[in-house]
Amino acid sequence: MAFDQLSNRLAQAVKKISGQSKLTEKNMDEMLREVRLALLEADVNLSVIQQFLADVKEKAVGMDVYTRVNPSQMVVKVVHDELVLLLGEKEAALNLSHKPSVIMMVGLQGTGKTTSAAKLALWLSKKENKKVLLVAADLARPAAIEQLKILGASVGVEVFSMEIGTGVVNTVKESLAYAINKQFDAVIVDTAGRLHVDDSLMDELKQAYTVLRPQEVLLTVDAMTGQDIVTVADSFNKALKLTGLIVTKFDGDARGGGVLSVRKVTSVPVKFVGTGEKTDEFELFYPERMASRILGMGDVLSLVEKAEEKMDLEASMKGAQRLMQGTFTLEDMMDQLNQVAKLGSISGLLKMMPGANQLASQINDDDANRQMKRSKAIIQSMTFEERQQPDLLRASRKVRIANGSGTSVAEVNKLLTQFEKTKEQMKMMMRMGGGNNPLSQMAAKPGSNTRPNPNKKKKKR
Ligand SMILES: Nc1nc2c(ncn2[C@@H]2O[C@H](COP(=O)(O)OP(=O)(O)OP(=O)(O)O)[C@@H](O)[C@H]2O)c(=O)[nH]1
Ligand SMILES: [Mg+2]
Repeated sequence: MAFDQLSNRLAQAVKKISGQSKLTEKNMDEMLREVRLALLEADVNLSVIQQFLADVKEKAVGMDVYTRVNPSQMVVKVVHDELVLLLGEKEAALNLSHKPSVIMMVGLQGTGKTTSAAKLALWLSKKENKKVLLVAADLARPAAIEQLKILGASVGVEVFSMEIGTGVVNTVKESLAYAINKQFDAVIVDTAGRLHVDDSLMDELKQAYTVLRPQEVLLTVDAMTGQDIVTVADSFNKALKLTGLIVTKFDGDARGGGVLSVRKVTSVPVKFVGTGEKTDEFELFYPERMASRILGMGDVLSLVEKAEEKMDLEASMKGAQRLMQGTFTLEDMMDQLNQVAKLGSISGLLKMMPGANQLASQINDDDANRQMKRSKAIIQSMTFEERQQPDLLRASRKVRIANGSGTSVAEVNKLLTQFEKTKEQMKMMMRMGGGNNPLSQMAAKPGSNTRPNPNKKKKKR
């Protein structure tokens, strides 16, 4: 993920100081120096860094942190809050108040305009319940229209296209008339890219802009391009008033400096991030969550949201409840394996959990998946009674199960040990976490809505 390296460095700096009982000017300066180095290494714009550190220091002094109960943690909070400000304070919503709301995608070649257009179409139709039209206005090459048609079909969204010879201006004009006539809620226009910002591209885009009068002009930038993001955003913003950025390829190991600088330098907010090639690998950009993730505080909110979306909450709550009551069975374990499989890669999940970043890097997802499949096969080969009462499993039954699942008796034994261990660990976590543990909350309040309101949320530190 983008920011991984920066995150590791910052988390280190912040951890060192938050572990100290006394805050002195000396260790504060030390931390700020490390933060500065981390930001420099991440390729953050120099003036942005200077301003950032000055703000942190000023706030810390203004809050009179030295006299506070937890001075070091206060400083960490200041750094966190300043990071949030740098990233944009609040998530920037799309303007969808028009009918149709017109969204124009622009960007350099290969930065992910077409893919993001389809991702956004899926997002708007699924999450916002909008009737969306995709428009193929990249007429630079025939393959571009074809690519959008294929993507549109895959997300179940209609694609409007015309002959290449029609020209960009006429195509967008016709598409708008069509969208109004057919009562679409949103129109997403895919446009052509170039290797570099040049006049002919800008002219073409400006002409389309004049016809479309879009509510949103979203620039796609590749996270890997670093500082260039700022330069590119700046020139696009001068020609067409940009309303937001989509940072693509966030799943790569970009250093993140461009993403951190662009808001401050250009005032254009990041609205979405692309986290993979698939059309559902696309997230709203939450500055607060990103700041927490960068500081290694984990991203519990995103995790909860992702889990809510994909997991059957009721099933997992039942599992958690049964755990607490000590009636967790292999059947429940199977349910949980299925839930985890729905959430995607294990390492991706772990990365979002506070403190588990390190662990995530040690996990091989292919191995984990294979292991999960084998575990499921083993449980599937058991009878209902056996799943409820693993004690029934004597040697002969184990042989039958091993044969049935294409595994070995040793693996069956391993799974049983793992089952007992999970049961123990979960019980311990419940006891340790008390009321603040999300798991115990889940178990305690079946049926309650666990979705936190990101605007109201306060970090407890
Ligand atoms: N890993 C990853 N790949 C992405 C992401 N977004 C786009 N891509 C890939 O990047 C490549 C280029 O994406 P396109 O959507 O065709 O880019 P474009 O800006 O439309 O390109 P042109 O139309 O040629 O200017 C494709 O292979 C996409 O699959 C992302 O968030 N993560
Ligand atoms: Mg394209």
